[in-house]
Amino acid sequence: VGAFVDQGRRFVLASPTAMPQASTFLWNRKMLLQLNCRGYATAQFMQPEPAKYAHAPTLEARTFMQPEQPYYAHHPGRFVYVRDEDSGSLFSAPHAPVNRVPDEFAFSVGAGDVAWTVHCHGIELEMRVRLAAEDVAELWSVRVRNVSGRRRRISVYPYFPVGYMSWMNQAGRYSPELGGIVCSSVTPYQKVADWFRQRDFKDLTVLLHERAPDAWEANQSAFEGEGGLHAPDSVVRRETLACGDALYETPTTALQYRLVLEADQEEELRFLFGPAHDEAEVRELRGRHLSAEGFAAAEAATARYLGEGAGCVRIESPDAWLDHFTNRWLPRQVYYHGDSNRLTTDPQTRNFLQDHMGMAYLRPSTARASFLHALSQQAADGAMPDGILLVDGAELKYINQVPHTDHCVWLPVCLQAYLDETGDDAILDEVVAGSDGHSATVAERVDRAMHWLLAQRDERGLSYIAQGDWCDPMNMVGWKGRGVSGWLSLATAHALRLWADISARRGRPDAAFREGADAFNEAVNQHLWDGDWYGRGITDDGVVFGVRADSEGRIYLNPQSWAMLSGAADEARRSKLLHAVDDQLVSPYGAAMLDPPYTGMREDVGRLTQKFPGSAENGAVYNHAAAFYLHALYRAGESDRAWQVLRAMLPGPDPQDCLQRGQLPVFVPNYYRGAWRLHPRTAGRSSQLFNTGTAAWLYRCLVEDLFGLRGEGQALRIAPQLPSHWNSARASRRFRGAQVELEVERVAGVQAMRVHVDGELLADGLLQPVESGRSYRVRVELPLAGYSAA
Ligand code: CEZ
Repeated sequence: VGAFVDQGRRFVLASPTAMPQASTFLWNRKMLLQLNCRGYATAQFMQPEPAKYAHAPTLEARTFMQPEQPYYAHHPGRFVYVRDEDSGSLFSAPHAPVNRVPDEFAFSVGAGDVAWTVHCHGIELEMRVRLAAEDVAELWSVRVRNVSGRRRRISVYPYFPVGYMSWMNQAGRYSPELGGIVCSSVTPYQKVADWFRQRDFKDLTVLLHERAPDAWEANQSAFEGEGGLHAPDSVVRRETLACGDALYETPTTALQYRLVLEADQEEELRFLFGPAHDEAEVRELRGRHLSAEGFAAAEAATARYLGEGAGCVRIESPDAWLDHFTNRWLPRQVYYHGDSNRLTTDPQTRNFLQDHMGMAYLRPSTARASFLHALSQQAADGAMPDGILLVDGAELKYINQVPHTDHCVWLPVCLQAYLDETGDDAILDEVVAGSDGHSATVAERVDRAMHWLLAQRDERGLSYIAQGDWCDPMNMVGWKGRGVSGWLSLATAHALRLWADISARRGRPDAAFREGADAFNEAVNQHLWDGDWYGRGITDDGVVFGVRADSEGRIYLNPQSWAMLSGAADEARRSKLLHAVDDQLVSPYGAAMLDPPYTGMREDVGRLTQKFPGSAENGAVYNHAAAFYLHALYRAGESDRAWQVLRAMLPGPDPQDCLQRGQLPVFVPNYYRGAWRLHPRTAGRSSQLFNTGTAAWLYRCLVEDLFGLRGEGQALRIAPQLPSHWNSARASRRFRGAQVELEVERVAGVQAMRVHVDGELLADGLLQPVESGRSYRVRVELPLAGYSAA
């Protein structure tokens, strides 16, 4: 169905119907464009809140990005109709709206551009889009080639719908001066104050052309007529578009080019699609971008931008898809999160911190600045807010208006990764002026956050959950103020231990944190160990859940993972819980977040239980949670179990697996459907949602654990954990200005891991000091698989 080409730089899908939802995304710091293989598109830009310039045909709700978004005939998209003027035959590219079966099809996904090549009726059409590097503008090229071997007369119609722009004012017209169709609107509002916020909005949507068209249509219903999008009247029944306008009617942008192509002749057309504030801005956009040189400049600038977010490791393993994904695509996704902050003005605090944990491996200065920024919004009592405000006037929205209790946990967890990667302990002494007017160092602020967590305990010593912890929709376990979270208690213990270690290294007091961690672990062992695994929490009414007595939601993944990390689980418990996870949660598509999924509302757990069984938090393979498990497995040395969980996050190369998931190996989605016993037909299906904390964690696990190159104090710890079926692997790793060339091999007769650096045996596996500018040749020998030292 699909394959990597050009050494993994692109992935090409060869069918528009095999994986109909398969998608990718492009972004710059101001905008995001999500594209699926059939031509449907969702674009957003920041002004400063996310806004659209191509809308659905009806009034849309404002929301955050959703998983498994449905596509439908009138969904926004970017399409080109092609009609043969002699035979009348019609097709459209990429595939929708005509959905004619093509003779050949390629959806070719690159890091900075996306292209489709479609062969139909002896015409080859290539559509390609890249974004302006700094502006909100899509730059489209359309190349048409006559491959039929005879002279052809065809009409080519770019059709980029703009949908229902506004109930106050919307219109569309062709402008010969501006060179394109200009759709105008007024973003609806009712409050006076909004006028002053909105008067600078980009309320125009334009489709600008380089070459003047033969005709156009700016009126959606005139374009469609009675034929609908499948066979629009204005395309099928008329020789030329009617050159109409839209006057408080749904506007659209459609152009017509009548081309006569000799055999093998081709033509290339260029367009710019995007929003603008006024005509002056439209002229500027055209001047800057709408030419072969403008497009080339945008591509070069985008390549430079993407280059700044290149990852810190290049791997060579027996698994080519994993290599391409690790070397190019996963760091790209991590970079997207960390550099655009998911295009929100108030990222959830835990997301913001974890996204910048990922940036530590790409561009540590950004991670550093972000940690300081987050801490500047800490409350006086040590609590972290639910979201971090990024621009003046931003507000906490959506889920950030619901009190969650876990945000402080992420400070030590993410800082530890940053410190390991950079050795930048000096950040701990950085003074952060708070929005509350107080100044304190980073270390003092994290102390306060830890004391806040220590204080938020009930009489059993477990953490209150309020209306949610890491799990957003677990909103009714503790809304009355008594319910507690087993996961949060364990995560707090882990965070306290990490912080105690960092504090000790810096000669700061650590005893309170260590004692606190032990107390949390003990309390969880006393109240939540269920014999074979840990329960998830205790409700307001004192009911333990996530335990064997439950017929739904019997076992949750998160408490098991974090009990391994926090040290709550001793060896006996660890072995039991691992088996429980193997038996109940692990599926061919990864480790599910809970099982069995809930099939109806449980009022003492909350709206999580109302989600469709096997979707999202209700028992999907929720990759963010699976990534915590992965991290815990590696830290426990469970390398084969870890491999299974890790590889299941990535589709293919088995075609059947690709088809079932519908996911391209160019980003890790936030979930794959679970419920594989209850709903096997849909199990494995991707959410297609690329916003996920998984990216940062997965990258961390690949670098630090699978390839075993992790910072520790001033040293680099070398301890690869290859799955037992790999006999060798290589990695090239940038670390604190040095270059580490790693080669790992299984060698007969070797009894325990042996590390050589530049030919010298390194007894403890710790390389130190690591000198910036130097290159190190590291050879690791591992015992043959199946070998046991005992
Ligand atoms: O969003 C994520 C959050 O961004 O859900 C995770 C949470 O840890 C992340 O911070 C687990 O709950 O409100 C909901 O029900 C949604 O499920 C969102 O919380 C969820 C969606 O995946 C975002 O599309």
